[in-house]
Amino acid sequence: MVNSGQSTTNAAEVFEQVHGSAPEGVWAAPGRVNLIGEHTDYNDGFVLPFALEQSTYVAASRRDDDRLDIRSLQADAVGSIALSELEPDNVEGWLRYVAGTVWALREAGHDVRGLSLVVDGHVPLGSGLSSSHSLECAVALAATGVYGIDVPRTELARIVQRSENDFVGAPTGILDQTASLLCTDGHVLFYDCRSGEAEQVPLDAPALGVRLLVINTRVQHALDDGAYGERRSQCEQACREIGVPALRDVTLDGLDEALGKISDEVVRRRARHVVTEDARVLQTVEALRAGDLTTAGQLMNGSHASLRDDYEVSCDELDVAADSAQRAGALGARMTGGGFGGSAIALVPEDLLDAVSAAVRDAFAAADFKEPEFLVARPAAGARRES
Ligand code: GAF
Repeated sequence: MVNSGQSTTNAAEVFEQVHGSAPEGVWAAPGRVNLIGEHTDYNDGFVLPFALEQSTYVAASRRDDDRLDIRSLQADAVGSIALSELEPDNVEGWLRYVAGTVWALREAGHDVRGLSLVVDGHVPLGSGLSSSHSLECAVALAATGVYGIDVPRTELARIVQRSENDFVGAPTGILDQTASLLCTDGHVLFYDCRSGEAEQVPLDAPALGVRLLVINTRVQHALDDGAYGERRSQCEQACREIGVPALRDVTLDGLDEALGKISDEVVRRRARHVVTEDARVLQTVEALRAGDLTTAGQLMNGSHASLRDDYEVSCDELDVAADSAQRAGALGARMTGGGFGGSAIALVPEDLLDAVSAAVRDAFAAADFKEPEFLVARPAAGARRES
């Protein structure tokens, strides 16, 4: 079943039932798919994500007791935390994302106080589509919105990153929050993670006769388990040996010379992925501007191979998803997000959508994997006040 993923929320109604009055507002922040540009964000490089229609919604009002009252339509647990007790090791499970965001806002000097929050998450959990960042971004908008604090979106992204790194404990980069906060309807976001420069590149897939097919492998992976952090350390080692501030500073022309300075073969391959991936992002932007989806698709295939062979962050399910989609006629297919599970994204001619989905499903069945889930995505609006 290919799901187009429309969403509405009844977070406001539930809020009113629980708290006896309507919330001051409802805020929404979407999940994301990265079209290309993986593991480049923490190397000061380029990314090209778009926002999903699926969002996390947060209905919110201020409270005068300096506590957070956190509820979710998807979970039974109710969190009640005093602001004075907000500390990285004090909160567990999904509540960390909410508490961490409020903590990071306060650490950044913003006077966010008590809040009643009702969360309604529509981004599939653990699917590599950034459900946790969409929750954090929705909470960040709700908390600042309720208290009338105006924070530029790029700064909000840094605050959410701090929550993720220092409160939740996942050493992630800036891609996911930036996508959720800065993407706009009908566009992919060409983002320079060093300068913060952003360009909205139009991508109207139906008008171009293609569909963006998200394939959720249903293999879950956490980004705080060491493998992600190990990749970051390897990139830092590569920079030290090459003598550059970030892998962003190595050009394709200078790649061989730079790789020659790296002592370890694995670290060399990690660096090669990052440098070639940055180049693929720039080439993809050129291809999209020219309406050349064949080239964009080939670049996606190259990205997947590089993530599989050089960066080693793919897994069997992602490889089968990308490979079977490519063989069935997708213009391009690759893993998206951190890897080791989660989702793949395929650029599929519209008349082949059913054939590609069927080929992926059959390949998963033949390999004895869980049945994958499909979502036809379209670049949607970024985080916003909903009501
Ligand atoms: C995860 C991280 F959260 C991002 O910062 C990014 O590094 C991505 O993996 C890989 O491109 O989603």
